[in-house]
Amino acid sequence: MEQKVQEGKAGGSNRMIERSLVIIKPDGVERGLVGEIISRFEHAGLKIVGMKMVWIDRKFAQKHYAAHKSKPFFNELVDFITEGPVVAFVIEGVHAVENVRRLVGHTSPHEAAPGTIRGDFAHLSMAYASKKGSGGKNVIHASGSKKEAEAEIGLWFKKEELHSYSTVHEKHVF
Ligand code: FUP
Repeated sequence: MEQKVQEGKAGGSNRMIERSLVIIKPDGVERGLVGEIISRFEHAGLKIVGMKMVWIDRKFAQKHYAAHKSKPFFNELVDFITEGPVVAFVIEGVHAVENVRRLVGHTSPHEAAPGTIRGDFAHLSMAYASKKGSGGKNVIHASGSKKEAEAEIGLWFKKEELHSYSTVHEKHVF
């Protein structure tokens, strides 16, 4: 018997509602893609529970990318994410972490499938970015796991900046 059934509908299914952090990077903001990108999540029935535009400094960027500290592209990554304002938001929905990543697509736009955000709005490869000595301009960031989502949401948002409200999707999509 599935865990969900044993626990009863409400108890089991509520655990599958997750939150994920999404950042539209400076390239996405400067290219005027904010509305289009947000629409993709809204159309999939995912709920935005917090949102802000911020121009982060290097110290904050280093915290956000702490897991990549030892990577050869770390400084370029920090240069890129601090070169202009970003739009950060928290998305809530069923298996939100995995579903958001699916909409976002592969890290390298060159390998991202058409229909995904990175596949539709960019095309460079990470090899090209590295030869050029710049961070891979891939339009958007999304948390890679539930653990990462929790840490990233805690870094970017205060509790009072996140909201609980109902959408019509809870009747038709969730
Ligand atoms: P993702 O989770 O898809 O954002 O990808 P990673 O966590 O693996 O990488 C973090 C960021 O590093 C990506 F947004 C792209 C960037 N990157 C480079 O700039 N150069 C590289 O060679 C690899 C990754």
